[in-house]
Amino acid sequence: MSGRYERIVRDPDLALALTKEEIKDLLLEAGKVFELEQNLIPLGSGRAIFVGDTHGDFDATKRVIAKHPIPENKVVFLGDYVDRGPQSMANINYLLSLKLAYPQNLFLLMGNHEAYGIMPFYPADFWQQLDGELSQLYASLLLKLPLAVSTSNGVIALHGALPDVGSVEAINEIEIGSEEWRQITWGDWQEGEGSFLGDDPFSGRPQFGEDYFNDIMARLGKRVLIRSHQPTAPAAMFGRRCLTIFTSSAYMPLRTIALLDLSREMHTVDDLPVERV
Ligand SMILES: [Mn+2]
Repeated sequence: MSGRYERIVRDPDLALALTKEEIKDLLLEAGKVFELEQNLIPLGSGRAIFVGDTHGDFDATKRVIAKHPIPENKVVFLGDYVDRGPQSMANINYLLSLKLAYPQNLFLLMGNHEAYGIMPFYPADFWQQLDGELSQLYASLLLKLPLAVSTSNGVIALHGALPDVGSVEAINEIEIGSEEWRQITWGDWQEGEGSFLGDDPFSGRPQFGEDYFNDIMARLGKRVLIRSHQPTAPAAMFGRRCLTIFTSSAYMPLRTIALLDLSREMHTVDDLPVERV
């Protein structure tokens, strides 16, 4: 690893002052690491910290890592690192530097904001302020991110909603841009019965109900879902088996993360302490 990235890990504010050449090098090096990962990241033992959308809230990311250092903890970010908040560039570049320093202990899942390159949306302040070259480099890098984390104690974690697949392993076969990919990166949950509830007419996001949740969780053999993406969702849904956390003050002041003891069986979200940062 280049000394430059170790320095950012020690002093995250250096991420505020990278030159374009340094950013291009960072993206190149990070791409090599993401190419070694499959869509599905298995987590075994120890303690894992789950972090919701940080959305340009560089301060939130710094606080999480200062409070729960790596590699003593495995840290999983659930996507949406850019847009909305004031410091998208520093946030994503700090996270990429952490990934280079701790490839086995820090995981960056894909959210819909990482996929601007294939499914653009508006507003997208981070993407729109990049020059053409950097926009293309970030777009191709961030489309390499993995899609989900699976733990040995009954948890699956991803950005939005569950993909309509037959098994956990089938997540590795999901193609970027497919309907199953869109379910993960764009999907919302709604309280109440029902399976697929249609796309929301305003946001375009696919909406899913409790019957879909129960059906897919049974197929995947999982008890608890940890996800983010939907800041207005109730923290616990569906028999307290669906936990929504959100870790950016770009939407609301409360920033939450979840702490997971990987050696303990998970039954509901009540087995997962949620902490403010
Ligand atoms: Mn999102």
